[in-house]
Amino acid sequence: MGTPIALDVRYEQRPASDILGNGSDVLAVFEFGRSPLDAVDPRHVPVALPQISEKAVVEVWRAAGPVESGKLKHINFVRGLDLSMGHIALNLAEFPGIREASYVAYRELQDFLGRSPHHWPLKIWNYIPGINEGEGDQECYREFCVGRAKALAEAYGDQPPMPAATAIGADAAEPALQVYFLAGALPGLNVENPRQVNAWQYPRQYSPRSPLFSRGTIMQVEQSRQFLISGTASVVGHETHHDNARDQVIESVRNVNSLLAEGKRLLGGDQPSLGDSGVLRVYVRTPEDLPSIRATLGEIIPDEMPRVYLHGDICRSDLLTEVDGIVNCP
Ligand code: 3EB
Repeated sequence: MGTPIALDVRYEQRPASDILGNGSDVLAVFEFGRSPLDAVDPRHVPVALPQISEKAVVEVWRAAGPVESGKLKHINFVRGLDLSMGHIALNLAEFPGIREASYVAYRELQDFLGRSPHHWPLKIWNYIPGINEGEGDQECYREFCVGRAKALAEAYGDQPPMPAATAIGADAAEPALQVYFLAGALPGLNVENPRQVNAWQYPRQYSPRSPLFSRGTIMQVEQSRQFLISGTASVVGHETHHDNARDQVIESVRNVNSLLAEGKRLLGGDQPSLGDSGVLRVYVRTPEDLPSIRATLGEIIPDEMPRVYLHGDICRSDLLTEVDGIVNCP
């Protein structure tokens, strides 16, 4: 057996309440297809995106304890020995728009991190109702980017930490913007993908303010190394490639493999590979594409890597699928 990994992530076919009732080392239980406003416990993270693969699962995060939980303004948090998880759900009806809500979410996130023993964001997930609604710069995703950039600029100036991230669209009828994160006592190592333009350097055409994230963050806790993979789509350079789900998912996996190779180049050691150990989340815009996406991934990623398929929109309307996940380094 290798060294223990700091964050143990599994998909389990049990009700969330079972797990919340037991595990003293549980940092989070993600339940798919429920509004984030329904959280019953700081460790309970309902996610609006429905699971579209059969065999409903919850995603469970476990880490070394003691684990304690609490609330700071809108943030529910759970703190383990080395890592913290926090989540925030803002009812959009209480804000003029998504820009203001994302600004508040990120302000609260910075406040929280400043008071936490785990100062460093390692990965941030953003689920945005109606992400592709609105024209041009009024598109929800772009407004979200503007609010995020404003909050980060106020807290950090022009050198904000840019951990890995995912930004996916929930149904437009979902009432809440959700942001959740993993944070640690030490910063992670951010890795960029040589096949892709760095997101914060995207040209103006994609958003008035660039998305602020790195393509992946390597989290190290003692001997444990885990690659937190950002939402990865069929973007090469800065442009969308392919107009069908099969080719897009192949390109996305090519991007993830390129990122893993870049991590190995920077850090040395053995290169982790998709299929070794870890989990994959696959976001699917159109459920009709599920069979083709699933079959394609089945051909290129060994079955040993558990994966879950979620129905969600991708931040550019020409993107049909995106993957993210956690890959444990050997
Ligand atoms: C892309 O490559 C896809 O705005 O936080 C992926 C991951 C994407 C994170 C974000 C956006 C974000 O540009 C979009």
